[in-house]
Amino acid sequence: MKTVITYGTFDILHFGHINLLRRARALGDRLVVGLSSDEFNRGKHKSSLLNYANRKVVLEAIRYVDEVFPENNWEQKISDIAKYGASIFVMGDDWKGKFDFISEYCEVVYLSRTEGISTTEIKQTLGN
Ligand code: C2G
Repeated sequence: MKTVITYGTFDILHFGHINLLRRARALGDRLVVGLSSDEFNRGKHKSSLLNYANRKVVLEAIRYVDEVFPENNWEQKISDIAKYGASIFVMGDDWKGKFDFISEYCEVVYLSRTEGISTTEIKQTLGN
């Protein structure tokens, strides 16, 4: 059983997120997702429109996602990898290089980001 792990805010879900989750899941037999808590998002200077409970329900409904757990801080990834027995850590390549330290614990894969869509752009469009 090869477990893949990834993290994110996943606010206002769009095909960029789905592209990431689908490809991450395809690398193993199950995908677990660390979903940024509302508190952690404030620390990332990202306010999500949808709160954690709402974003969690949406993420859990995706066929590529097997389990969702809270991401509360930057430091929990290594213990999460042990807790979930993850052998592949995946992030979009806007994070390329930022998580290379994790390669001591499991394989690190950066997948190409889907261009032309972002929650920020959607929020700006909504705001106009
Ligand atoms: N993503 C993508 N293409 C997009 C938008 C997002 O591939 N057009 C990917 C990102 O690269 C990330 C994932 O989808 O791997 C989730 O994106 P966000 O919800 O924006 O998450 P982020 O703010 O990058 O938080 O500890 C890591 C952080 O929690 C990641």
